Amino acid sequence: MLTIALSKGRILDDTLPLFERFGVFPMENPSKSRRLIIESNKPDIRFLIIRASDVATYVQFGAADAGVVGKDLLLEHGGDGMYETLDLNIARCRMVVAEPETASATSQAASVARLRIATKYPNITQKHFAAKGIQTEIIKLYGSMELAPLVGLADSIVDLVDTGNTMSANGLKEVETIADISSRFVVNRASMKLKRQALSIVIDRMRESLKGSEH
Ligand code: PRT
Ligand code: MG
Repeated sequence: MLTIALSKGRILDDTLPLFERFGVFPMENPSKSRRLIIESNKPDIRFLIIRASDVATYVQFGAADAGVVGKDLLLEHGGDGMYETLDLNIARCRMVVAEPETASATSQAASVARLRIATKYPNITQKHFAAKGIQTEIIKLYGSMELAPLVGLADSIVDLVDTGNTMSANGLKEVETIADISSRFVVNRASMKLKRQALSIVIDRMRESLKGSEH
């Protein structure tokens, strides 16, 4: 049995078609069902439906053999205990540093004792600014980071941007790109040994599905 962790929302919407292309689909609609374990039409594959930010943890500890996770959450987690096998090229966006249009907080970091940065990604943020020798105070938030600079909670934010609409609607501008983000197919290290054959088939078929979705 292969247990594959997925999260609701954009990752689910973009991942299910990849599985469907090689004949694997969930027996219930995961976006509607309240079940957290959903069988597939194949007796040897099932899906776990969990929070996006928990996928890497389930895979790390082998509670799921594999999963689909955004590179943002994978970098933040650190990726211990798993292999990143495929770039699925879905749920693409960028991780950026942003600040109020009226400010130049980041560019003039030297003038601020400590730059206050609100983010859902404290590890990535800490590493990024440490590498540049900039002292930061990181304020961990769980969502709507765009609000923080508007009400004086932070000087700037580290967040994801796709169209840029959310940033501009809130008077923020991008200052710097930290990374290009897309979703990855990750596999637990022990599962890769113990269930090598079954996992190789899924990885190969996913790779084929990806070729089919290129245009
Ligand atoms: O909600 P929960 O805590 O369970 O998890 P989540 O919010 O991380 O899940 P979800 O489904 O929102 O995001 C899952 C993954 O999608 C992320 O981990 C990213 O890898 C990827 N992804 C791709 C994005 C975006 N694009 C994106 N635009 N995740 C979030 N956003 C948000 C962004 O944070 C910002 O608030 O959308 C807003 C910006 O969008 P634009 O188009 O206005 O720029
Ligand atoms: Mg969300």
